[in-house]
Amino acid sequence: MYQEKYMLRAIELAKKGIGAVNPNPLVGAVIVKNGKVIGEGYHVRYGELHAERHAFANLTEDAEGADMYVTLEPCCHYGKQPPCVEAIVEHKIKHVYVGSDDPNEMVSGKGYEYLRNHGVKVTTHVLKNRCDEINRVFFHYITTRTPYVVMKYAMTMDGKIAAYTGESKWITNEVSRMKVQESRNQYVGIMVGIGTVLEDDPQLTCRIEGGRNPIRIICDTRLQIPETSNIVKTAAQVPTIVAVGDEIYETSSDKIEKLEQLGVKIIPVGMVDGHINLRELMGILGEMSIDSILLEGGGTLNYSAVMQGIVSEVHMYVAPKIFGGKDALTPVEGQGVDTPSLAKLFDLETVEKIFDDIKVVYLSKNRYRLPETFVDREQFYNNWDEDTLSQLSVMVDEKATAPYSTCCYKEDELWHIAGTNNDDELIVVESGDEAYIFTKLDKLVRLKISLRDQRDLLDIDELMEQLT
Ligand code: AOF
Ligand code: ZN
Repeated sequence: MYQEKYMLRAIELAKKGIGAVNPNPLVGAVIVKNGKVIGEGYHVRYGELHAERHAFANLTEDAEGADMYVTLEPCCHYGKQPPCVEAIVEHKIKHVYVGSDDPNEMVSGKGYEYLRNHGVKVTTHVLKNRCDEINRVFFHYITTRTPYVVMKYAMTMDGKIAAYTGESKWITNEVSRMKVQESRNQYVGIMVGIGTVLEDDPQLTCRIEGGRNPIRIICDTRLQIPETSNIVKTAAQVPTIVAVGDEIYETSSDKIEKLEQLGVKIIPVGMVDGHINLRELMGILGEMSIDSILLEGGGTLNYSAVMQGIVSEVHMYVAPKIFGGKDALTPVEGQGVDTPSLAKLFDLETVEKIFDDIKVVYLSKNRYRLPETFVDREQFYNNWDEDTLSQLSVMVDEKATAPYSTCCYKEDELWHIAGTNNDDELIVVESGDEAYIFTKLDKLVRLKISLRDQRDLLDIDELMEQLT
């Protein structure tokens, strides 16, 4: 029987690689024998040991017969590192518990297959949502080969990112601003428009101790960047890319040469509507192994980015202030849509209170999504025991605050874990128009209800009453 605490620990370990493993995934692994952790590891740095091998390297005793908890499907290919599945078999691990599937086509499904063919028991999708969450960048990048773009802005309650005079220091509190610094360490690139450079003359560096500077990407259609700007002055130390419209590129060889001597990399890009074609730029940056970008653009660049569909995630910080001013800048400008029905849509992900500020994370409705995965019906029937029940309980989306949360859902063929109550004593599993309720409380293990009833029975207490 597995215990979610070990997978939670593996997730915690994986996160230690934030900012250092790109464009590889964050991965953590925990090896457990007789209820004791005998090895822990994570992917520390790009090109170095994978989490599983790192955990083996840290073993305190022989791993024969042990369980391994790993946040991502173990790899089975030779890349910068040899296949982890081989190490798992060599160390005679008995049972591997995995969180996320690996969409990398060299690995996808084959990692599981190798392990099972070599007699290792594999349980997939343990705390899957939690494990998937930490690798949004990797899943997007490995599949689309373009950077995962996070648009960040900080605004007042009335939606201004500066006073009408242009002054913007400061809108949010220090802790919020520290979070932005953490993001600069986390994502590989930082992108702004030339307007921001001309207006604020920023550095765009990461000011966290021990942090890594993001690669600075300036969208500068007409090559207006001053050689005296802070960006250019520091280009020899901090990687800097200036994307220019291809027409201007052809006619500006002197300036380009000078900028290149100062350490700036100039990339010519096609244009759309008088601006840089951001989709094309994302393709180019993807080829340069830039898997993620923090977009701190002004309103014009943000508008283009949203309209061209390159934004996967938005970080909105709101400070408890009102600036007013019809000419004060807003986070997304441009012309805007003609009618509300043409709005770009997002899913609300999280809301966080940062003292008196709030940080809201939204995910674009058009973002890349992992293919949906389901509980295998056959496996479900075959493992109809205590073990399964506890599996079910941890598979449920733990962020549920309401009695029911929705995980992957598909009609007929496959089982879907529909929800749990907050204490995890009760689980609803559904398939097609049937649903089962399981309780861990006592002998009454399941009760079949119709899906319609289950939909109507949103009151958990009512359900409990029926069960007992
Ligand atoms: C990692 N760290 O802990 C695991 C990975 O070139 P390589 O050998 O480093 O292989 C990278 C691929 O290996 C990566 O895209 C992913 O599919 C798989 N698993 N990668 O960097 C890890 N477990
Ligand atoms: Zn590996």
